[in-house]
Amino acid sequence: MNPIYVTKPSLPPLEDLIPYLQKIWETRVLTNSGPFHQQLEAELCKYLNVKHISLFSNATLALVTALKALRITGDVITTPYSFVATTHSLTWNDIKPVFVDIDPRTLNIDPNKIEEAITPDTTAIMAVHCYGIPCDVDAIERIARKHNLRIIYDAAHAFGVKCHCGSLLSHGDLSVLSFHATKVFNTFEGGAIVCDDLSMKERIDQLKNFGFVDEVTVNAAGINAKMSEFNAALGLLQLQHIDDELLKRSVIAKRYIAVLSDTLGITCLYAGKVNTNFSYFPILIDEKHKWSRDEIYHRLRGNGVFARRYFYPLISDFPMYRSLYSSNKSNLREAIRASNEVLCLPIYGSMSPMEQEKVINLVLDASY
Ligand code: T4K
Repeated sequence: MNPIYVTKPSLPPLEDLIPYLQKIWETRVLTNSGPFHQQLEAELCKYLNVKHISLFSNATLALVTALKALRITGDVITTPYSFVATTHSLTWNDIKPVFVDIDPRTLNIDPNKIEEAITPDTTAIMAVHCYGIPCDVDAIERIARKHNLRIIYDAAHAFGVKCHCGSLLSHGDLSVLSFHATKVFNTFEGGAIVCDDLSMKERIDQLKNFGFVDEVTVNAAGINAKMSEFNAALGLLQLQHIDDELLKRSVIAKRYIAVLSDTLGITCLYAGKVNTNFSYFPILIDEKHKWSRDEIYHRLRGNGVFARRYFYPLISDFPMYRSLYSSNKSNLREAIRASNEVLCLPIYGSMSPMEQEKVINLVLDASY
């Protein structure tokens, strides 16, 4: 059997791409907010039920730009339990990350621990909707309002996730999406910033295009983070299939939950939660299970199943963050536990029942 990776990117039928390529070849508009770029922004606003979207070449540059757009400086409260790009975006803006522990039920930043980390230098909260599971947005908003802080959501995993008031992406000052190959909605590489306000969208559009306002005016030290017409065309095609991809993932997730969630020592993070996009399938394997997380991880690899330990190591354990006061292990007990127990099992729309049964059998009996 072929290797089973943690994800297999969804792709539109190749022949559907040809008319888009023909158009690009005819018009020679390759980038700089061309017609496909504009169309994708409009269609995503509609699909995601948000006011404004600015497309980016990837989510990391979108995070860096989001912080610039809000003029964030000083210290920002964030989670150590994420992909390293979350914290790197702060560092690229000369902002000091302040790590706060996570809620063991969601693995998102724990709002109950945010206030004790706030100092006069704190300017914002950067939270992550990890695996597409929503943060406690109401609690975070209450704290931010009380202390006059900005909120940036790293929503790299949260494409299309809804919440009590519509789109999860409408919360906070800005939300950032990733359209990387490994995400539920991909444009090969890509990302976006979601915002509520037209003047903010204009500022972001300028920042991602070197700071140009018009042909002769540059009003900020911007960067080049634009999405090309090729990536935008892919996005338009992917959008036609996204509902199908999400549905297939939910079926696969339900099967995992049905067979794994009653196993001693295994917790399925998604069990009982409906408002996620099943962008990953994280399980926690604790000491009650007969095999450790790493034993299962290695047995899976040995049998051609490439599950991933997202997120191990913790960001706070990487050399450039280790010496921060907030990286102290006693401050991050739940994040350390999750990082040592988590395993993301393969999930993707085109996963066959046979592939899934192989993964399940290996997890249930790692001596396989
Ligand atoms: N914030 C958060 C919370 C994030 O998770 C991420 C990215 C970001 C921000 C930044 O977003 P971007 O700047 O990337 O838009 C991957 C992705 O590179 C990264 O985008 C993602 N998070 C992270 C969680 O995972 P790796 O190093 O684990 O990827 P890789 O290359 O090992 O791929 C995983 C598996 O996927 C492979 O074993 C096979 C399969 N695969 C991968 C690629 C790239 C394919 O089948 N085809 C492909 O083209 O980081």
